[in-house]
Amino acid sequence: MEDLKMQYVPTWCIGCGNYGILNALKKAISSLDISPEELALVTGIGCSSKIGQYVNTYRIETLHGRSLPVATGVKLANHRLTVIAEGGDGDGMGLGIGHFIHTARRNLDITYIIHNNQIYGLTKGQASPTSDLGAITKFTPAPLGSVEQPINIVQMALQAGATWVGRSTAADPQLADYMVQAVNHKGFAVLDILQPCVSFNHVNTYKWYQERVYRLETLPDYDAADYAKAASVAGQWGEKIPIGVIYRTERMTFEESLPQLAGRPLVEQPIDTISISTLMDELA
Ligand SMILES: Cc1ncc(C[n+]2csc(CCOP(=O)(O)OP(=O)(O)O)c2C)c(N)n1
Repeated sequence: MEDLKMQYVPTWCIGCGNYGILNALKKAISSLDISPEELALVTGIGCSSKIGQYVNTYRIETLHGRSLPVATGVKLANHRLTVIAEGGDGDGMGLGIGHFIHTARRNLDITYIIHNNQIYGLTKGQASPTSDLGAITKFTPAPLGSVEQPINIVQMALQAGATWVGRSTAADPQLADYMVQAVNHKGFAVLDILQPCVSFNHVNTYKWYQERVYRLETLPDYDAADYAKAASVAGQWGEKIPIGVIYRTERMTFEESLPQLAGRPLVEQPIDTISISTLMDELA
């Protein structure tokens, strides 16, 4: 945990759910059997995406909505790295939604952690694609509030082909454990973290989540390997919100299906045998 500490003090608001997620992330990384230089943390842009600034590992803060294509590039260049992509619900479900779907269907071995505060925090409180119907924000004023159907991240992940799907909350004592399970899963793992935004979302608070979430592991007959069961709980939102490991399956990863990556990672392959001018002529 100490090795992962940066010299910067987070600039998040006091009480922000991101503190819980940062602590859990550091706990999770320190319990993995890897050294900091074997990890790449790729974020988008947003309050949540600043998390990389507070973890002493290799990291890239990319553009808004672009964590997944950059994480894909990192993974393909060196598939031995553990790659974690991270960002907000706006980042991932707004501008980044196309990348999310394609990364899921390709099943890259990447863990995607979404800080879902159901609002745009950094830009000071506009509705996000996960804001509930009727949510009153600067962008969706009273009396109507948001009139757009929200995206349910776990449903979207299941349908797009993610091979590990989970949900937790920023205050969940098991959050680090879910992160470890997501990282250890071989394939695209999506962890939706319900994260209170104390400044701009006064509805979906710690208390609001606490009163609604229930852990799937407490259901006697729940089986995360059963897609039909996962699909049936994934739609739950409102009075009851499931958390825990929602779905888990095995499928060939994108990296495994590429013969070019069968030997050493691309970064370790010799490039002196490649003639750039021949390549350029071919492409001309
Ligand atoms: C291309 C582009 N469009 C818009 C923005 C402005 N912008 C920065 S962060 C952000 C949304 C932040 O919300 P979210 O991703 O949910 O993260 P949060 O701040 O809530 O953690 C937006 C719209 C941008 N930086 N780049």
